Amino acid sequence: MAEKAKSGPRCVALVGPYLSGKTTLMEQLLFTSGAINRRGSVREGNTVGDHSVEARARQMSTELSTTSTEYLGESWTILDCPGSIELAHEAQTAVLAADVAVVVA
Ligand SMILES: Nc1nc2c(ncn2[C@@H]2O[C@H](COP(=O)(O)OP(=O)(O)OP(=O)(O)O)[C@@H](O)[C@H]2O)c(=O)[nH]1
Ligand SMILES: [Mg+2]
Repeated sequence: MAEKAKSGPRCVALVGPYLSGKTTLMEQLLFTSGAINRRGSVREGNTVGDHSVEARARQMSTELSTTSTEYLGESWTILDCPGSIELAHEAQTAVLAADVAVVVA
């Protein structure tokens, strides 16, 4: 049987309302795909997505966060967008670059 051809790198934007779970979902995706070996939490302030001092202090995403991982031999870039309405421009920029957007609600 012919092997499935590998695709080029893919980019997914995680978008959705404030505190809907986007950063937590990205942490799980990174953990499940093996990019990190310990799953952090927003409350403990040790997620990959909310890495900035301000994000950790506020327990919310305060800027776009970019990570990458591999899954089934394919390369994925994940864009974790802040949900706060004041930061909507960050998500709008991300979806222009992404192949697909996942709406977390
Ligand atoms: N019970 C439960 N809590 C969750 C789940 N996902 C996230 N949370 C909690 O909800 C809160 C917000 O989660 P985040 O992952 O920061 O949500 P977010 O969409 O990234 O938030 P912003 O980037 O600030 O918009 C945190 O306290 C999480 O622990 C879930 O699936 N179940
Ligand atoms: Mg977030």
